[in-house]
Amino acid sequence: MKKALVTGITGQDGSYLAEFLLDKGYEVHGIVRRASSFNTSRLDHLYKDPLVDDTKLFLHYGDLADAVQLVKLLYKLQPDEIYNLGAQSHVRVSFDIPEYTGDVTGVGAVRILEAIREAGLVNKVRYYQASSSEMYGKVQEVPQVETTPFWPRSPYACAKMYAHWLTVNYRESYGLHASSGILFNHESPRRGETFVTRKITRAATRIKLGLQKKLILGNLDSKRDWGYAKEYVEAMWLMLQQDEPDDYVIATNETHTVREFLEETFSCLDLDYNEFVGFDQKYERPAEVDLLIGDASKAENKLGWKPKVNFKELVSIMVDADMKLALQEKALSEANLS
Ligand code: NAP
Ligand code: G4F
Repeated sequence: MKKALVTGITGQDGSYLAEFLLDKGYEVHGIVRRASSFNTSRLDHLYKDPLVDDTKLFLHYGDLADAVQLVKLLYKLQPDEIYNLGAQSHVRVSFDIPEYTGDVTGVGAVRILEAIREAGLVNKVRYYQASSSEMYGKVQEVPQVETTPFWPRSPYACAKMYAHWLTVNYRESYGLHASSGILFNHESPRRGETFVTRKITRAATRIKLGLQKKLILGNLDSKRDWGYAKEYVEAMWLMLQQDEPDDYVIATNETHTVREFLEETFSCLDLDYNEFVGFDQKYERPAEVDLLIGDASKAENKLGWKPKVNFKELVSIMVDADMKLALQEKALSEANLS
């Protein structure tokens, strides 16, 4: 049985990846941060007491800022594959906390890479780094491919570039099987509620049921290449199954403005977004990434991976899931009133 260690397992991608690996028969270990409230809601359907059933998911306290704990975990677990998905992943927030973002999102990767060396796993383990299309920033080529030069536009993107190049460097310096997935935006019902797509689908469904009046957003003109997170995690796994490590763009090769995402969401609910959407400058970034569109031909040719869910289907999946949540919320508030 293969053993995988996942950082960021409590996040959107981590939870889908854990499901995917468990389905493949892996023993899955995840690193979770200690928090004052529960932060495993995306995993609760998977996580059961290992003493009373045969679940192969194990959670360990740790932090990407804590090198000693990472080394200890790697010694103890001796994983076959490590997926580094942990990050302060919010671009807007990275302008408020640039140093912290650099420490966790950037230096966090080198802490794991050094832990791999320290635990003597260089010739045993395969490493996946969650790189980002944000690294293309002020894009130098359309569409963006693996060879497109980077031009990061946020502390987050700078931190991701550091982690990305360290991954390349450990591959070249030590022969580590280390691959980077340069993933374009991917969304789902498990997307954090402060990212724009989920903020929109959550608000629109609540507005439809009379639970919310307004949705306040920032820049509606930026364009993103939005895919479905559940199918992007398979690409991560495929990268680690190759004989040679490499870097791959994972994208849909289609781009849409935030405004188009709004229109599509509200029209699914027979609403006109113009009646409900307001603007607040606080949601704008000091430097914006105007256009992202990726060409994932290399992934298709070498990994046999290509996206299946299109833009409209993605919106529909998210609206349906958030409508269920809004209905539950409404039923609860009506029960409390009666
Ligand atoms: P997410 O939902 O924000 O999840 C981030 C994960 O990182 C959470 O599990 C979080 O734990 C964990 N984390 C945060 N700080 C940490 C720390 N100091 N130590 C250990 N873990 C920490 O992000 P996602 O959308 O799943 O994305 C997964 C990865 O892919 C991230 O690295 C992200 O930057 C990158 N990425 C995402 C996209 C996208 O469109 N989703 C595109 C390209 C790249 P808590 O639950 O405790 O907060
Ligand atoms: O949903 P977003 O915050 O995602 P962003 O900045 O593209 O970053 C996401 O994708 C990256 C991959 O390219 C990941 F690496 C990163 O971790 C993250 O998952 O914003 C998308 C667009 C931006 O142009 C933003 O300015 O939506 C615009 N926007 C407009 N109003 C807003 C809002 N974004 C947010 N979060 N909140 C708003 O109210």
